[in-house]
Amino acid sequence: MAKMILDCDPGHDDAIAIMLAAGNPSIELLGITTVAGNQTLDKVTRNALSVCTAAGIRVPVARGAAGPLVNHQVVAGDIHGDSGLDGPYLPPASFDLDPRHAVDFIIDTVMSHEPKTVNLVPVGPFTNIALAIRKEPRIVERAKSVVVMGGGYTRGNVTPTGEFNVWADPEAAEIVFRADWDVTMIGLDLTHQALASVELQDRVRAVGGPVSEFVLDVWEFVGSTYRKVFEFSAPPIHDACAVAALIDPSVITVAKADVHVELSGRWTKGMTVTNFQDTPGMHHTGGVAAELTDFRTNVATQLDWSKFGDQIVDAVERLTVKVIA
Ligand code: PIR
Ligand code: CA
Repeated sequence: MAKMILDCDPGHDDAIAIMLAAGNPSIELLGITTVAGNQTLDKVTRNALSVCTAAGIRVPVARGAAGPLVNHQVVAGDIHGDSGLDGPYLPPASFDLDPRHAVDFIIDTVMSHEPKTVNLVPVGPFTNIALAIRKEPRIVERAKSVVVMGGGYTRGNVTPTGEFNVWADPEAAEIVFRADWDVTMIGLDLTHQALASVELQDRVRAVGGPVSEFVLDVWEFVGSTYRKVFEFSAPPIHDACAVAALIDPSVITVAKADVHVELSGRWTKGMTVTNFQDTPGMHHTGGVAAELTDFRTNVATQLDWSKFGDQIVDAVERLTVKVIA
């Protein structure tokens, strides 16, 4: 069992990430922490509780940072709607928030479990994780791994080079990428391979019941905004990819790289500048520049779509059995 804390800003794909983490038997979901991102902190926190309530998930949920370290907060209402999770019916919360701030929840949880057992999965702006490092630097050595959804080495989605989670709080992202721990970057290059295709939707529809209906309503709404804004045929399930990679590392192919976040570029602020280490076909400047040669980050390049799809369907099935019982 892989112990995990999911740090998120639900969010349509965050909702699927929550369900995958709670519905997969090899994950022990220790808690969910929230961060302002796709919408304001109040909205995404409410959404996290609603998703848990709708899917019969009962884990601690802790509220975190209300905005980025330096930037002004910018939300993604064009994609996720005014609530941050428009589309599905959002039931009122059936349980209370954890009384702790997310930063304290993360620190307490990482420090109270055995060394190298707790995995962090940030899938919103990395503000909470950066603050946790600053408040208790020992979490860096103590955590087992960090699997982030964020960044990209060939594209952005807010600017040509800026992916939302990194772009929204680039200073926090740089803190997380520079810390001396095992980081995997699941960026847009990977998550744009993880589309909620008609085929996947049909498989989820075949499960039937309230969880399946919730997931289909999530994809219907975000599918329509992705068609409008990006002309995508189906919406990417970004955040679930990070959970999927923790469940089964063979779901993704990774390459070692040095990743730095651009903090001052006029057009490139929030870019994840990625220098690959000797990977055929990938950008590599080793030996020329002494900088950008700390190849410590695992950067995801290829998704095994069929394994990923199977994980999603399996989690919907398991949650359905529990919620109906
Ligand atoms: C997705 C997101 C934000 C903006 C857009 N345009 C699309 C959210 C997702 O929840 C995911 O975590 C990440 N940020 C993808 O950029
Ligand atoms: Ca997210």
